[in-house]
Amino acid sequence: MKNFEIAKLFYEMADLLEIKGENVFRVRAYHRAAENLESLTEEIEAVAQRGDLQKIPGIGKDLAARIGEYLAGGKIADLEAMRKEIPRGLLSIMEVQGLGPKTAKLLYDRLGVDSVEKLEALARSGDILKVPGIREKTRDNILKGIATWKAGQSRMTVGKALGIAGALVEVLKARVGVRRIEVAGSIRRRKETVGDIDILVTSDHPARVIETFVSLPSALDVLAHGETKASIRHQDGIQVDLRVVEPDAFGAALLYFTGSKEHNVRVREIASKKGLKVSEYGVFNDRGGKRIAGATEEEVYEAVGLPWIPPELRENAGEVEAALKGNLPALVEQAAIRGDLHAHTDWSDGHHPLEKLIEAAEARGYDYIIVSDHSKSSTIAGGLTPDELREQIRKIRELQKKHKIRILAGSECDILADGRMDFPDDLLKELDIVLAAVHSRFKQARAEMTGRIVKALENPYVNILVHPTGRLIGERDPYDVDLEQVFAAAKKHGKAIEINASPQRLDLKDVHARRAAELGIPIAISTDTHYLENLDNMSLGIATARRAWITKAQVLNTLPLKKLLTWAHKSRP
Ligand code: DGT
Ligand code: CA
Ligand code: CA
Repeated sequence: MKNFEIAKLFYEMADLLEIKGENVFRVRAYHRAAENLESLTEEIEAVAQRGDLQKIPGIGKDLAARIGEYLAGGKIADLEAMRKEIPRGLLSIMEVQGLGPKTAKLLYDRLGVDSVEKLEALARSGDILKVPGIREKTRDNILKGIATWKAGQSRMTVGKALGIAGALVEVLKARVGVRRIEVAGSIRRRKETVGDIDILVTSDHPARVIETFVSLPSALDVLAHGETKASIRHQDGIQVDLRVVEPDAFGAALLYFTGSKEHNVRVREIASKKGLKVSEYGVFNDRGGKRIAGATEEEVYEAVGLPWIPPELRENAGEVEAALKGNLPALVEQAAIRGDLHAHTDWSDGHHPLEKLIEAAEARGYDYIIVSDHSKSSTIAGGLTPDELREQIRKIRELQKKHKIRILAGSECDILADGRMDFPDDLLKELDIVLAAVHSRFKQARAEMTGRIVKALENPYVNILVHPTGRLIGERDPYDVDLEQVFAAAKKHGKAIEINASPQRLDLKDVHARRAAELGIPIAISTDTHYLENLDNMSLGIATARRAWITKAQVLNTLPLKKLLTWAHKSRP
């Protein structure tokens, strides 16, 4: 099938372009086109013959030409050229940070280094120091880079994994008859990082589902291949397990493979007290072994005397006890969110004009949208000077006349190293909502950092402490800060704390957000949008809030506009 052949080549092109440091939009265009070709059910040759290539989502003039080129001659010239420039082995070691393209090429040519394992061995033994131009410092950077690479290899952010899982579900739905299909495991629980992707399916043709799955272009290797289950290494660097199960056992299997393991153990304990056995195949009577439930999760839970428990809570963190007492929290839902309280535009480091942000927020049906660009000290992020911010506020008030959605003038204002705010109070006063953030001096000692943030929270104009720990999952550790003291200050001064919904951040993380909300601190769930599509990350922020047992009443941006503004301005002098 030519669809699959071309999809595989496009995936490869996306990889190579990324390594070459090409424009992210170009990289994504190839990636998206590959996904779309993967799920396209009609033969690509037929589409090409009709001249309809550009009607396929994600295929523009340029990509249509590449497809034409491949169909005509079995090759894509640009790809061949890039393959020469960057051989396969080189590709794998270039994922290591701290190893530039030139050094990578040098090591590849001189020592035949074509895998991270080899690179690590030669760096540890010191053999790479024999290559001219490689010094102790280079070696240290390479070893550090390898450590980060290894950490990143073992777990992926849930945001990225959800994208991959979603695409696979679409492909399987489009290509083979599946009756039910669900993503289980840690993804369904929306844990911040996931080790692998677990997909469950019921189908009248299990063998065909498995065959299709292992032959997908995005399947780099097949790790296991049985009659009803298979595992692949996905080309985006994660393992995917697929299981085909009996319809009568689907609910039991979904519960089992959603986990967590610890939650499952608790459910089984409850069951055994009632003389029942729970497995991935169903709920069985201890005597006689008759199956009494299994088709849906609801009936499995019901059989053991529990209400259905939302997957985000299934961490054995008190949810089974709460369920037994009928005390499960009514978790916040997407529909309750009235607006986004953290978003950038091209006035600072966002990638869209102000007007586009407003339109996109309107299209989502929000009642309000903030404009919160960076402040002047964040120079790399294009922070606004006081004059520029005043100009932006004027612009916002003017645009407001043409829009029903309330455009909140805001700022993501730096908390300076000594805890002062980056803008003077008389400017902050002009804003509807003020966000406060640490963007510099991450290495401050714990007491200093804590004091710095507490001081910012004492400012009467500050409303929300955003990404409170500064972590970037798999890239940067949180700064050293005493969150208990920060929470105490937020509580005392009536400030809100953010769950930043960006998949790399998810900051506050679930356990900390649970603590903050228990203390009665309002939680803002915001996307920190830099690209318009980032507005979609709201669902990840909500998932994190749900993992933190948070209800609608605890979320700041479920408030109607008037109440939000009354809250925001209550401590102003
Ligand atoms: P991950 O992939 O590391 O992010 O985490 P999970 O939770 O997705 O774990 P995974 O993929 O190893 O297994 C999926 C689910 O299957 C897990 O959450 C619970 C269930 N499971 C796996 N192994 C066991 C086990 O030995 N005992 C029990 N009770 N459940 C298990
Ligand atoms: Ca998993
Ligand atoms: Ca698994």
